[in-house]
Amino acid sequence: MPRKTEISRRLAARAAGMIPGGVNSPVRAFGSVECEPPFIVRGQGARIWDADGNEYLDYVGSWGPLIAGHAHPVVVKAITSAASNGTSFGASTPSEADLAEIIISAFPHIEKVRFVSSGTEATMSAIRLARAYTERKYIVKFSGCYHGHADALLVKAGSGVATLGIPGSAGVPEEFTQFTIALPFNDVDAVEQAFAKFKQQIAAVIVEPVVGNMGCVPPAPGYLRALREVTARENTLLIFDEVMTGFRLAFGGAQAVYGVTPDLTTMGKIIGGGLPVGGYGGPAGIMDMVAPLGPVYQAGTLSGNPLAMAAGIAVLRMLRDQQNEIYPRLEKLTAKLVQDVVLEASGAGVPLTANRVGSMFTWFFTSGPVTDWDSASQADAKSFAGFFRAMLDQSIYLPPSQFEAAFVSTAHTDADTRQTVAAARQAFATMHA
Ligand code: KE4
Repeated sequence: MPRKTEISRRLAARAAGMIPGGVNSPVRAFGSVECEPPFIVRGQGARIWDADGNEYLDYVGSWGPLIAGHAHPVVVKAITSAASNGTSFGASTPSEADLAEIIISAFPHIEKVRFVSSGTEATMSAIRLARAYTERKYIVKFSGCYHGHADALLVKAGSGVATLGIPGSAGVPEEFTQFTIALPFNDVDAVEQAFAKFKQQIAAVIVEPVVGNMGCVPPAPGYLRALREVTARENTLLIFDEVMTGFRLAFGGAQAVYGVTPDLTTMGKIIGGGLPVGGYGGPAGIMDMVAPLGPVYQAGTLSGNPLAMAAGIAVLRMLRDQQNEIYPRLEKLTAKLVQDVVLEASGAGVPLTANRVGSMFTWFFTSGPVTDWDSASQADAKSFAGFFRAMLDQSIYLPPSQFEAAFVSTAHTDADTRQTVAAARQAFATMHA
């Protein structure tokens, strides 16, 4: 029975008259999957419901924050209890140090952390801090990695290796990206070439240690270690953007999984428990350059607000106290789900390759392997779109883009993943009909 969409369609038309594209973040417009976006009205555990009453098994989890599922009772209680004492004071509160303490316990290299309200603010501030600390201007990022929408980080790869990034968005003057070098991910030679060309001029290398934003792409064996060695040799700061991977892949994030320690870590998503929180942290010797202690200015009206702190504390305490059960279960459940769908695709003759680390994954519609943006961009986005729509019509809500990561939460069950595999079998059958 086809999904009812009339109310979402009406809501989308209303929103489009007042909000660009009817959305407050572009990917929510479902443009690349050629499908009208459902307007979501409720979430509970691993499921969400739209305005037409359709129920979906959710593998987006608000793009990563909801590792504990929707409306977790402990999180809801923490937020409502905090709200009953007021929502924001623009003054220090005990809860900020409570959240900082848990984060510092998870990331041993972090001695101090500053909270902001988004991952974009976290990476923008970390870049500014790295430039001040090193007194250098250039930064290196990698094609296919996304670190939020700060001007200096919205760049397209230059034509050749180690060429300067060109603006990846209208409204970003080339002067704002002239010090940004975009390199291919998983290519150590390209990094060495950049450092040879911009000797002693590179302030920082920022990287998603496991990329989520070209779809899930893990680091090649030894790659993160090589980035660590090159940046240490060159007195350049290594920034791990763990906005997505922090507390997702392990309680200590990707740096715990791969045993590589950056100079600065940026965070977001899970540390806010579903409310707006970002953060950046590192050794006091670097972090103490941030105002009011030092000359690096950064501020925010709602940074560290009590509601967001309460939500983050509730989720991180759960992850900390139950980590020996939570992460192995997420690993096992996600590994089986991802592999079973790959087997279904193979049985249906659909070219599919999967990348997965822990409970974040992507099914790429290409025979693969997918190791960087060049290989990810070979994926057949139209086939993905057809798969996405066929899964949505069977109540499975995947990220609406081939170049995004999907997430499993602690609320997902074996029955949920069996339902998902069965839906994939049906989807592949229709795609090859
Ligand atoms: P926000 O400003 O969206 O909170 O965080 C930016 C950011 C920074 N670093 C990494 C590794 C990220 O994944 C993100 C944001 N991720 C996207 C999902 N691909 C957010 C979804 C959206 O843009 O609506």
